Amino acid sequence: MRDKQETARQIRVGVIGAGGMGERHARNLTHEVAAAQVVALSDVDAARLGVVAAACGVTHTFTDADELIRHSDVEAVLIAAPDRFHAALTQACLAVGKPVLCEKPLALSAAEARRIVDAEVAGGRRLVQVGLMREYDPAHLRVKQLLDSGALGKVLAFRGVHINGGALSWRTVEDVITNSAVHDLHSARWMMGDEIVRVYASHAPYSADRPDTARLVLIQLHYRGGAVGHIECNMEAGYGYEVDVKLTGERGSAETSSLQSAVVRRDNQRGQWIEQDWLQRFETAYIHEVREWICSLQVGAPAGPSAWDGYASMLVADACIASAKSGQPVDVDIPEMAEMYRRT
Ligand code: ISE
Repeated sequence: MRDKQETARQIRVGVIGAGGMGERHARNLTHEVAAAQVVALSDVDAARLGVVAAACGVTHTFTDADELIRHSDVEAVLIAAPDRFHAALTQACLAVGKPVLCEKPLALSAAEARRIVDAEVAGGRRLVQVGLMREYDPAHLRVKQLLDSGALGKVLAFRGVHINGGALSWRTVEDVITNSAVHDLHSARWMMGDEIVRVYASHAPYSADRPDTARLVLIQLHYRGGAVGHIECNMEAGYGYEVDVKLTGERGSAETSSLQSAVVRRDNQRGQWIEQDWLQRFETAYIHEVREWICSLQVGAPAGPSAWDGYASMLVADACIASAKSGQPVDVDIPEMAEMYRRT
């Protein structure tokens, strides 16, 4: 159901990628955001492109993403292409001065993400938002608001649990950390309101003869203000999808309950449905993410997670990868944030 917001005019959006996330974003923009119109869609798979374009009433379809970015009918771009294309496509949007919501990760390394930050700062205005959608999850927001209200007292610890049901193929340490754990690393910064200064990462491979793979990653965190944290990122839990966060303070703790479903009791049993994947678990967050993105574009610059957040999460991710490979703790040095990224 499209939001009831009365809109001055619709923002014309081009979506790059008609896969799982691209389709979800295109459908949300079309059916849930009155102030947006998906006018362009690109994908290398012509069949998928046709299906999603028809479902969203898209005018222009492309197999070349750069053509979509340059098209005069496209005012704003949403990137849902494979991770390895995110940085170059975001730079292409900056080059033509178009606002862009890029799915996470912003880039595959901190150095590549920093080049995006430098280009955006050089342009003098915020154009980039990163798809770190847990900032729009009501359960995460409730926990963060409790911490920010002072109800928990001085914060002591962050705990993140990120459970995936299973991967189609074995995933490498780099892939798990840059593609999956990047959400948890951002939550660890955003929810705690503090920077991470040291990490220690270890992992369980899919098999002993494939130490480059990671079925499960454990990350210990140390914060600038003295708090600590840990993240468990399990790629192959085999039972469903769960994401939980717990913040512990001197006066108490607050945690999400990842299961949104009803508790069912019958036949001497009690149970709950566990979501299948992130599209189910974060259905509401994805709608709020694009709705607020479009609202922010109508009044000025994107207001959600910035290129700086994308860069800072990759600085921590790089350190986690180095720690997992070396078996040693690794320090993280997140520089002073550029003024344009300070959140009001
Ligand atoms: C996927 O790309 C996501 O962003 C999901 O939120 C995450 O849970 C999953 O592990 C990633 O592969």
